Amino acid sequence: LIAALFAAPAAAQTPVMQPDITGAKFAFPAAVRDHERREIMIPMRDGVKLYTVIVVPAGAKRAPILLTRTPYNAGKATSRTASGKIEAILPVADTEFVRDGYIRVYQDVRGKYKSEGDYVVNRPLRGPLNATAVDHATDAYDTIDWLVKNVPESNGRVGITGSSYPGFTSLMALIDPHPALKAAVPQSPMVDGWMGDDWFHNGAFRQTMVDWIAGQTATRADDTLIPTGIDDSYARFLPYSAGDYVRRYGLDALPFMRKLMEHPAYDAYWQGQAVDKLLAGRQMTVPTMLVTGQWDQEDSYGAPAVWNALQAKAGDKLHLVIGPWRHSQVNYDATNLGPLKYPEDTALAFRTRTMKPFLDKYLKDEPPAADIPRVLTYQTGANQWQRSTQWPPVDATPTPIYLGPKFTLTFDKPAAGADAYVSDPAKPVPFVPRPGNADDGQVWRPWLVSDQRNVSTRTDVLTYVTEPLTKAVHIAGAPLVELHAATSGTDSDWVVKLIDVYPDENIEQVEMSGYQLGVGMEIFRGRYRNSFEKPSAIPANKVQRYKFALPNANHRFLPGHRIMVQIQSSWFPLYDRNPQKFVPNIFHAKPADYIAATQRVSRGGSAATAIILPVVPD
Ligand code: PG9
Repeated sequence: LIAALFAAPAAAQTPVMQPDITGAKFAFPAAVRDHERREIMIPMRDGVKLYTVIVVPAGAKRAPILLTRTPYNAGKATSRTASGKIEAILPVADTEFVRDGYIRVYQDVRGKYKSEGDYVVNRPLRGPLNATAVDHATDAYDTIDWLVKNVPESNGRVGITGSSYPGFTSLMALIDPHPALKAAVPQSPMVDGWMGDDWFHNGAFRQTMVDWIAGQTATRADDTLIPTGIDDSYARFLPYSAGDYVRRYGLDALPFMRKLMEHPAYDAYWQGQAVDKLLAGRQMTVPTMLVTGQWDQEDSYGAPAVWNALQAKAGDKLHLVIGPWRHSQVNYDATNLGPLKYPEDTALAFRTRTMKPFLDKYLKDEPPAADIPRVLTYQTGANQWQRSTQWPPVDATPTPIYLGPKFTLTFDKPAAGADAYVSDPAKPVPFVPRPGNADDGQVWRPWLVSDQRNVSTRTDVLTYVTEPLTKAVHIAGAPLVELHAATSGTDSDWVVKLIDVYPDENIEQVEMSGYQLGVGMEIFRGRYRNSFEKPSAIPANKVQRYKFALPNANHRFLPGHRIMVQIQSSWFPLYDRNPQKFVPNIFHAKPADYIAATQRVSRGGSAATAIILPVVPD
């Protein structure tokens, strides 16, 4: 009897040869997690299902939903670490939200990662450029509709956010929005890929983005590297024109690459998908906080462009934030950017003191009182946040600073003169010191604050500088370039950089002594001086007028610092080289079209080159 009592029950044995992956859904016991992570295929109106991860804090009730629609892997975004803690599986920037009970949702856009359907890089709105019944506006609508009906822990109020491409999808959700969409925070949104965001700036092609296109569009995942074998981007691109680089690696088989090569000018393809133009024609019903960084190296154009298009009619529904950040740094640590140090983590400060109170206000059942600034910018140089009701501030006065004789820079208009240099496409000006790989985050992310001394003494860079300032000069807004220049060629690029030169002996931060910090830098492709749509050859050796804006900045040039302007005709390999001989489509330029040209920049008199600074009283 005793032996029978202690014998193991025979039926409980696992057969030795049972398959070890059974196909049955495995789940960890609920007790090891403080949240529930639901993976759902949400059906869109055309039957395509989009992979969506819904992360619900344990015990959530009447909770707001914060949605992000991304081409960068929703599954990965919601499994950062192998933890049972909600804030450890989600991106760091979500911490403050989920700690306060928000439901966080990430979705793969159609055609990427685990979502069904086709991926179109900048999927245009339904209409002339999109003959289907779906776009990011309808996908956002259908997703929100599903979420409010199927997530019982929610209070039926949804916010949308995300940076860059997800900033673009956040903006697209504002077109004929779902009534449950109550607030949006598009961060560094891609808005106009030709004017100043990812693909071109004023018509100059951002050829390092070719690597992004290969990664993003060769497969549904982001797993394709171009087998160049060369780490230094300058050396990698130098042997080829942009078009030949594309063809060398067979990348013209990628449809988006072909679209870029077929639409080098600002034609109906680009005009019809510019999100600021799409939004300008509609009512603005959803409170929206546009966010960007002063040193956003990818999408500095988008947020201010939407602000300019909508701010008058949107009234206090629209907010603008410009932080002292690189692209998307709003979602990471921002106690510094390169050598620039801030007194606090400026991204965390923004997210806790401004972004979350803004979303709380529109998404919570009983929001706490909040005082949300209409415009919030960070005054770099002085390192302090500034609130205002307008951008640029109402008291910003357009104040020209002129190129002067002997490479001076002066607030008084000088007598007429000119300076010349030879721009040789065989030896283009590097955008970062060599060797450097533009795909390496350490190089790419902080490059807009890299020390411009690395090129200021080149013979193909003109450098003009003021005396040390006796009092601070504070600018707020987008400085405007008024360039008068001639080229011996028939096409040309013009790069203009507004720079803060630190004192030769910078006691506060010795390693920044003499540092040349770009405050606003931009390129303009000369063939578009009269029309963005219809390029035209530049008459050789005839002075032409070029007008374009530098990125928005709120910057204080401190006493003892100097203001500098640099002018050059290449910025390589970030921008493809201009052959300097007019050809109909630069993607198809032949090696013989690339010619050296003598560039003459006018100063003073009736053709005075200047930067119009938006100076605000101190
Ligand atoms: N700037 C990137 C991008 C946005 C939109 C289109 C293509 C690229 C990004 O960081 O998402």
